[in-house]
Amino acid sequence: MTRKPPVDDFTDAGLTVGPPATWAVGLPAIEHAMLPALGELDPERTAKVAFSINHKKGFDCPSCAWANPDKSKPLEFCENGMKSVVWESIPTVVTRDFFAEHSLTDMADKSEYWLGLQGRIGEPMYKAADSDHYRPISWDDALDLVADKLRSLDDPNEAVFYTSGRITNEPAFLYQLLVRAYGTNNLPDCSNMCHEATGAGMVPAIGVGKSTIHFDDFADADLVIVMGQNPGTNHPRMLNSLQDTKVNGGQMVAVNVLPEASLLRYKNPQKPVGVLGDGIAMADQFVQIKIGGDMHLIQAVAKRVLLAEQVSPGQVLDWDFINAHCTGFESYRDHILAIDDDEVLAATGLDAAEIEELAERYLNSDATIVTWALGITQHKQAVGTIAEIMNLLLLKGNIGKRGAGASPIRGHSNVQGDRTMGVWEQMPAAFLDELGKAFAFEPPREHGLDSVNAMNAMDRGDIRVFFSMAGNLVAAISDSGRAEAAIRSVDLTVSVTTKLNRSHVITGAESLLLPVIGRTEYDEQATGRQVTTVEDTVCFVNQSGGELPPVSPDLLSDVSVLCRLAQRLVPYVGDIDWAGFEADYDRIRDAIEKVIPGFDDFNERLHRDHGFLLPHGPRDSRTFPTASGRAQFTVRTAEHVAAPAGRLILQTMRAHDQHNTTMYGLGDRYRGIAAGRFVVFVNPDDLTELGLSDGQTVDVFSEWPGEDDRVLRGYRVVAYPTKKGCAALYFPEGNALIPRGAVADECNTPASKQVVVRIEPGAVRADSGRPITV
Ligand SMILES: Nc1nc2c(c(=O)[nH]1)N[C@H]1C(S)=C(S)[C@@H](COP(=O)(O)OP(=O)(O)OC[C@H]3O[C@@H](n4cnc5c(=O)[nH]c(N)nc54)[C@H](O)[C@@H]3O)O[C@H]1N2
Ligand SMILES: Nc1nc2c(c(=O)[nH]1)N[C@H]1C(S)=C(S)[C@@H](COP(=O)(O)OP(=O)(O)OC[C@H]3O[C@@H](n4cnc5c(=O)[nH]c(N)nc54)[C@H](O)[C@@H]3O)O[C@H]1N2
Ligand SMILES: [Mo]
Repeated sequence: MTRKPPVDDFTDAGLTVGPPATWAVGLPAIEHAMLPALGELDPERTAKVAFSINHKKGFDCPSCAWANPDKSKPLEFCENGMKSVVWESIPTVVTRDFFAEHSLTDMADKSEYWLGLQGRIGEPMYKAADSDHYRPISWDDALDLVADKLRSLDDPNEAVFYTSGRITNEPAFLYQLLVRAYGTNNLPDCSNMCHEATGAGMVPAIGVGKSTIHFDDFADADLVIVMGQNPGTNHPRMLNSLQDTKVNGGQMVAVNVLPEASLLRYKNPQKPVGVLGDGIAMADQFVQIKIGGDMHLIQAVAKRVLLAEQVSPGQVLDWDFINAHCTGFESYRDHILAIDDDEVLAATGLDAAEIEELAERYLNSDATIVTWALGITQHKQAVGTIAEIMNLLLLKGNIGKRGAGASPIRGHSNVQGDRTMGVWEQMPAAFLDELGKAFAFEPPREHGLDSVNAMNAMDRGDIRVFFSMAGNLVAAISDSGRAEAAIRSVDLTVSVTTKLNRSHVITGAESLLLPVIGRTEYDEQATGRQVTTVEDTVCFVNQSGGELPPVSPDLLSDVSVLCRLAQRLVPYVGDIDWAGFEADYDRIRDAIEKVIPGFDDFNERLHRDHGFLLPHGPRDSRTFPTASGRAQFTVRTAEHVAAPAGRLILQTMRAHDQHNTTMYGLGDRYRGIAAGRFVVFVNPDDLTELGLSDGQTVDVFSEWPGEDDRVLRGYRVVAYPTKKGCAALYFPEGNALIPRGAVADECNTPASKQVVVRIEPGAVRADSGRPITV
């Protein structure tokens, strides 16, 4: 029944381009969700997965961090969630013969699509320094090897411990504990490349870096402003919440560079009218902005709000809220009233009437939610933009109010939880104090390396071991060429993983693959079957436990790997019962309860209710854990980053058939792309000005002061209704073009959606699944 792994890699030879869609989901999404499941899994596995995903007693969908309604529908998943669990749970295992046949050099020429489809890794694998092949190794030997190597380092800071939001709370807590017991804070994570700016922008304003809304606030909002987000692909179930807003008479405004189909019209597949009818119009206003213009836009809207207050004093702003809860209003007001309107128009590419219209909607709304994702966070001024979103919300008291709030929409299903558990290279002293107290050891205090700085340290030759708990850093991080050279400089790379990816073939001298069970699979330990937990984008902690048997008997859980490594590496550090943690995950939760606020009666509440909401001062009681105890208006200066003549600003984004570096397929249905990935979207007017024609083969060069151009060759240029002056192509291939130095101010996130490029006619097209980068 199960498809055989592909022998040949994909090529773009069959690529087709059609018109972009004008609506999202509906019947095709049901078909796209269920066909892979039915084609790849037997009926029993399909049913087990379909009826337990996102259910209180089932497992949390690993695709995104969107929240679950209080009462789940019998089928509580979207097309892309189903694609992700099918990808994980296809019971095909990569064989020893495969690794004997394919050298690492050979696999380095393959795409992520080809690597992932080979199947699940079924047993630990080891590549020796003098070999170009992986061969099987026992768990004991593998873990001894890691512990011996780590113990041999002169300084624990010569090791880097990456993780991605794929892992759940319990392993995340143990991971940071292990790493700190070993003696370093080098804990970079995928958040460094994702929503880092969200915390950096929100915490100074309200003291908390997480969403201030409840899941059902969407239904009560007068206005939802969706900024820099493509929910139809990346958070499809969010469309149900936006539908609630609209059905209840609220409005939705989309601020985006691209006219994403789901922002225009939605057909709910779980409602008859969604399947058969025209669906529901989504954006009441579509604000098509230039890449990087959002900070100027928010300031301009705020200026109009402040001018309206001058015309009708006391009538416009929420003075009760500002007087009782805020500080810094006067200097903020004076600064915003002085911004230059012409610069706003140049930076946003909007006309004054569009800004006026958005301001009017905000003025007329008593309850506004602003949501955002990577279209806001992966830019030079990401932190400033988020600070301005907070300022705008404070003006009308939109924090801690029904139907209102700031709502960053997280990516990975547990990326928020991992941070709550202490996976961060710069955890505050209060957390380290509690951790040290609970386990009787002294955690290191010096801040560790984030993702970009970890690569810089590798370049300098300062890193000997790179350990990765889930994820695919070498593909996810900027500047692919330099990233690969950096990783190759270390002595040992270790990947705790489910499936093959590029980080397993671009390695240090020695390399280990440690295969683990996935979310869909059950986890048996000495005291019986275990569950773990995840935190969603609105701070709800959910239980997650799989129901499928693991695809191979030689897999461990993430928790087991960590506990067994810890017993070898740090057996005498502090008072930590690693064996007890492995046997009974309730004990891990007891430890979490001791160290992290908000987890009182963790086990009791989990076993009784299967989940609970974490406390949040600003949301729950308008208490603000800032230095002043008040919400803080901040003064920020927006800078217009213009492209030089003949250049465009490039964003790198997700196609519909991928999850970050994982490829389920090769299409991007809503944008009209099928059977290929090497396309660059350009506005038709820009094509004319650049002397290019739709469909032509081109090379894309990125430009960075003082450095050689980086290039992706052999792309097909697609005339597309993106904002004029802006181009787009897919991540992770696009990382070849993002210079290491292009990062967001203040938070070091790669500016992977704001890079200056030049597009020139090209000649050669890639004839494999890897793009041409020289
Ligand atoms: N199926 C699926 N689901 C996923 C993922 C996946 O890969 N596949 N990834 C998960 C992860 S880790 C994350 S972080 C999220 C990502 O979710 P998204 O943030 O939706 O991800 P992107 O595909 O990068 O889309 C970015 C959007 O921002 C817009 N944009 C780009 N630059 C700007 C700008 O300057 N201003 C404005 N206003 N808009 C801009 C783009 O046009 C695009 O619509 O999704 C999560 N969910
Ligand atoms: N140019 C550009 N770069 C970007 C982005 C962009 O928009 N543009 N987006 C950034 C963002 S938002 C993010 S979050 C990062 C993503 O960076 P990562 O999180 O590092 O990448 P993923 O592709 O999500 O990682 C997928 C891998 O996780 C492993 N995995 C999957 N499930 C499990 C599991 O259950 N357990 C374990 N142990 N392993 C598992 C598998 O090996 C799989 O190949 O990329 C960032 N990079
Ligand atoms: Mo992300």
